[in-house]
Amino acid sequence: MVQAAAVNIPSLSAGNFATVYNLFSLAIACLLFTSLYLVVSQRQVAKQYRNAVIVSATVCAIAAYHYFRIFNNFEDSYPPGQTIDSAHQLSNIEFNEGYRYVDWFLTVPLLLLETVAVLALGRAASKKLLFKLIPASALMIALGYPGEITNEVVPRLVWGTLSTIPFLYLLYVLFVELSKSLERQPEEVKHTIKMLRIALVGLWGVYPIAYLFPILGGDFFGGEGGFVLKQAGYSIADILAKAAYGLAIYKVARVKSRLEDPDYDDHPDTVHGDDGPVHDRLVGANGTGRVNRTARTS
Ligand SMILES: *C/C=C(C)/C=C/C=C(C)/C=C/C1=C(C)CCCC1(C)C
Repeated sequence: MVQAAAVNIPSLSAGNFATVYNLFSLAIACLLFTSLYLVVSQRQVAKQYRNAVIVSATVCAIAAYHYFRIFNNFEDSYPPGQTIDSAHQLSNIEFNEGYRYVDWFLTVPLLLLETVAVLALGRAASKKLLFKLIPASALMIALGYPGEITNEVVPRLVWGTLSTIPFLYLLYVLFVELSKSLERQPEEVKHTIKMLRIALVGLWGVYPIAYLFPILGGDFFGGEGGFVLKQAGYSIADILAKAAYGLAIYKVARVKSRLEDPDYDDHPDTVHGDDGPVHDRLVGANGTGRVNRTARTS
């Protein structure tokens, strides 16, 4: 008990230890390789969308780095050489949720930035929007942190509730603005932008729920279940809200580039190169793959 008092997490069964260990490892793999993929692919989108893709790659890289730290810290919290069939006892190294919050503090504003960038709303409108969104996101995370690291139920609920106020404001502004921007987006990306809108509300909504798992589990901070569910919720939500979301942003950027700039069109059905006639027969005649060139901006 003396040892356990030095740390803020429970001892874990071998199965629970492996679950958390594997999820952290999965998060590193997904975030790291999505980041690499986006860096390598950024030349596939037109200049005006490159920023959105590079910021997406940066988000994944920052998160991958923090998952390395979280993973190592988690390993150190349970000394090695423990038997497979008994509870993993704690070392006296503290498990630091600060890595996660520093990560969010950097990546959440960047996720907002990449979303606004891919919409291409124009400089003034983007600035105005980010001016509302970024302070709200910083406030949300700053208010959540004291609740995350407390060992007591009431402060956890109070800080959690305070953090939810800027969170709801943020979701409201995003939802309204994404909906408004839909009118101005090309037909081909409307569906994906609608999906982004649902993803933002659905995935970001996982975080406050995961935050509550240690309480809902009933056995607060003695509880393995609450800890494991919370880490699983945060990790899976991070993979989807950063890596999968980044790939969706890339897709929107790619489609818009193709529509606005023929240089980024893989299937130019109006250009007759070496493969012109064959290509026309394959994709041209029935209009599949046809590109709406009237959407060009310049
Ligand atoms: C990549 C990381 C992301 C998208 C993190 C998002 C985090 C949140 C939406 C956190 C929200 C919280 C509340 C709304 C209340 C409880 C405390 C938080 C910080 C977990």
